Amino acid sequence: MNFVVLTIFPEMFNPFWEHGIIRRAIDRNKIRVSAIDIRDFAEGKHRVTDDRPYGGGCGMVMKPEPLGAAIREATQKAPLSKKILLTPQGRRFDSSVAHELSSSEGLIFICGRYEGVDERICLDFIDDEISIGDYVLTGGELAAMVIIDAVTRLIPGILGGRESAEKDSFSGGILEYAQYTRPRSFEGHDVPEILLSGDHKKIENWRLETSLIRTFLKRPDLFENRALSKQEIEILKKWCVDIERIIHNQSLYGPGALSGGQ
Ligand code: 4H4
Repeated sequence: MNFVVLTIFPEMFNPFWEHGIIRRAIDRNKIRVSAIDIRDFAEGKHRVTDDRPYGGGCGMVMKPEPLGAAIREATQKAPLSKKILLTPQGRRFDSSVAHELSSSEGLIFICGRYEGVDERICLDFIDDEISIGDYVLTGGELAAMVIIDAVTRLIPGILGGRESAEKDSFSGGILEYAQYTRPRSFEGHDVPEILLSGDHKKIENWRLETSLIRTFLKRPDLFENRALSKQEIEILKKWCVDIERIIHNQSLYGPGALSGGQ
């Protein structure tokens, strides 16, 4: 996959290209990356890329001519790539959008600055507008890095097999299970015994149950758009029975009944 970023700060991307998953993907020729400096397409000695907004108002707007010329240059380098404008007004980036973009031939990211870009760029030069969240950044560069990182890790062979990516939080529509590694005891907290049992079916069931409970506690909204399997419904029903029993015992015997602490 080919990633091209259009920015007035191309040097922001050098550290990003040189580390971690992105570096590994480049070294393995799984992705190609490049940054185009929009200033190279600006006229005049000072290579100005912004100007005051028509109609007045605060801030500056990115001029259409240098941006349009830079996008044309990028399109020539990567003709099959999708042109994405990073903006708070775009559709919200999430796991499903990451999976959608990971099947693209390539992505060209237009990193706006200031108050955004001239609207005529959006009309004629952009295929998609994406936002990484409902807040305003000083530039689209960080948003481009977020998307490149999330999309790259989904490319087959990057994480040592799709298994890792497919077990991510959100990939199954709910949060991932609790993760543990050595040592077995840390600060008085032990690794759950079941994870040391070697019983893969029990471990799988435990992981599903911790996924469900942390989703219920942290992100119950995720259940709204996700069909529950029979097994998941059985787990949730078991919790209901357990909760009902606690409430029943409390109503009859008061707190501590289960622990015999009368
Ligand atoms: C674009 C600021 C548009 C304001 C920008 C507007 C994000 C984001 C972002 C630099 C650019 C800002 N990019 N997700 N959130 N006039 N980019 O904030 O529409 O308010 O991706 S505007």
